Amino acid sequence: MEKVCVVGLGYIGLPTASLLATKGFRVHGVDVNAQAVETINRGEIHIYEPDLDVLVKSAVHSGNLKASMDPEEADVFVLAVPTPFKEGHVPDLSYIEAATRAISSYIKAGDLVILESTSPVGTTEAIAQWLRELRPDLKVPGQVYLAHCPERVLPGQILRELIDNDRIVGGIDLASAERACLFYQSFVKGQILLTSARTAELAKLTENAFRDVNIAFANELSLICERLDVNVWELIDLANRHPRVSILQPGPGVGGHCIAVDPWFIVDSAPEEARLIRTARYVNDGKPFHVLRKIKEKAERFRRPVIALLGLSFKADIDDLRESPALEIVRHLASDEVGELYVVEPHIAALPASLACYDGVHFADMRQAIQAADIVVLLVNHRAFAFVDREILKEKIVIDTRGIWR
Ligand code: SAJ
Repeated sequence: MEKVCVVGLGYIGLPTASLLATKGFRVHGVDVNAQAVETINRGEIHIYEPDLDVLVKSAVHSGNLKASMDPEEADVFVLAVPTPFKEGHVPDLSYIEAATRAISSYIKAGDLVILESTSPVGTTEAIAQWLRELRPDLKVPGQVYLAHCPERVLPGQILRELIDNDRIVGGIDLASAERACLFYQSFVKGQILLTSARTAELAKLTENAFRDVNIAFANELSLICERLDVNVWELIDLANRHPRVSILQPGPGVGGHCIAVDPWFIVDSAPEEARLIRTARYVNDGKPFHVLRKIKEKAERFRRPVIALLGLSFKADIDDLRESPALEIVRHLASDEVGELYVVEPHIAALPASLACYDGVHFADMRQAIQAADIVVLLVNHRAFAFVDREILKEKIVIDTRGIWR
């Protein structure tokens, strides 16, 4: 069986590395976070994803998965590092460049390098160029295969989607696409779709921009409905009964490290053309501030209101706080000292540092928070929040940003 070196052991790299290990590959995982490396080598996890704990445990105990801070020689290198943006929504490729540098001295002729990180168009070509500079002894492409195979799994369902989803495999040349296709066929049940690296890069960005634009439509509708005194949830349910209408759900904004980020990569590379995609970003980024204004308006009725804030993660039933609109809303309420804040997040053990630094912010359980509250704000549609006693809510001012208590 081939040896695979997976660089970046986060939400994509760790599930991928563990899955490969349980399929019989020898996997060497690499991360710059020493604590994550130690945790994984104990067979434990440093991030939450349903069933990932069981998979990592069995991968490590089988002896097929080992983590380290340094790469090793392998047949396949998978880069699964972050691609955030910098000032001005400009893509930050520094993690990809660092990962390329890190693996460059371990690559030999015949190896396959796969970029899984979501990346602006041209990134795979940039990797080829960096490799040519770092390893003038190797022909890229020619002696080293290089492909972009964007990850497309949904947080919360990663383990199932890693196997079931179709995969786009974009080669820097045809031989690279075919080589990468063979690799994915060994553990993916979905179809493997071959294309160029540039098309694969834009396909991934397009998927997330499509979702962002559609959520922006729902969020804009929620503002229109507030102005016109119409219940947006009922409106969407009714409109969706049309056979060709399928509107998504409004919320407090769009979070996560993907949908709130990736559309900017398109805007950055085609700023004059990407007008709708840019506007959708502004609509979705504006939504947390709209919710914030609503909470403050209600809070003005009290001298120092107790506000229960249900949910911090960026979406339902996960622990991921990255780019979370809920977290952003709570942070503003805390820094503006709007009241006594009771924060409920069943998926984490304590308040994140960005909130713990404020007086008047308490980590609470749901019952305690709702009982104490003058205002109850539902920010995340976690399953646990669906079962709130509606009688208690009747005595409170309720702002339900997700429509679960509609
Ligand atoms: N959201 C809404 N209303 C909706 C749907 C979502 O407000 O109707 C919000 C969520 O609450 C969340 C944000 O949008 O804050 C994003 O959530 P999501 O579930 O739409 O997507 P992600 O970010 O968890 O995962 C996306 C997925 N992309 C698509 O569905 C096109 C996933 O398949 C990608 O692999 C992932 O981005 C990624 O890594 O790029």
